[in-house]
Amino acid sequence: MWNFERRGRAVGPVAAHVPAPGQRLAGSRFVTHYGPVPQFKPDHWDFRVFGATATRVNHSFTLKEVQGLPASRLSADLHCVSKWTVPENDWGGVLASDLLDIAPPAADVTHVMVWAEYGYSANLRLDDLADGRAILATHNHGERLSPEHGFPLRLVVPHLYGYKGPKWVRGMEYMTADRRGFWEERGYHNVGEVGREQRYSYQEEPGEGPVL
Ligand SMILES: Nc1nc2c(c(=O)[nH]1)N[C@H]1C(S)=C(S)[C@@H](COP(=O)(O)O)O[C@H]1N2
Ligand SMILES: [Mo]
Repeated sequence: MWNFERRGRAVGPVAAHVPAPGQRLAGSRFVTHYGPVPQFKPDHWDFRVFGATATRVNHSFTLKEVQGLPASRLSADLHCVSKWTVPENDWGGVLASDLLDIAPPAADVTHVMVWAEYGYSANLRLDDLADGRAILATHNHGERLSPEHGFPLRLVVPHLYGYKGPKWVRGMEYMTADRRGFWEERGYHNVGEVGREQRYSYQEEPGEGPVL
């Protein structure tokens, strides 16, 4: 359950924690990821938007430029597919939909691969990044993200399991066909909707993911 504030204006109701199917509550210290926490290198850091962009030209943002984009907030539970839920996060950052407006995809784009440090990736339907459903977060509960939670930038998509939200995110690739990301290639559901308990790839219906 979640609400959001777009560019400083409340757009949704203030949500309380609502249990999701098959999940149990974890403490706020819950941290999970594959591999080590990457070191932030300010001189080399950029955020790239590439692939099938509307102009066929790639976009690149420095951290300062990302921080200068319209700020929004999104409150939401974080659901890990391993059945732990961290309730009521308060994410601050740039709505994915605002970034899609600033660096638009071509008309035939259907999916987006979100890339992070060390080659971690997650594929999403373009619609999953639509208005108010996803945020590129720089803050949680008003504080800068900590290194283990994804500093300086992470994606949060509350209606999808946590593996769909890369920490230490570095780019978005616009795609005209679907392709599996890191966990989607390793047995996790290609769509990953929390409300439908889409946890594992063996649950996929025809059309929900590229052939394995
Ligand atoms: N780069 C990267 N991002 C990642 C992961 C990862 O392994 N690497 N794990 C994901 C998973 S499975 C979850 S549940 C959340 C956990 O976020 P947290 O550690 O901030 O609680 O991060 C997601 N983002
Ligand atoms: Mo997870």
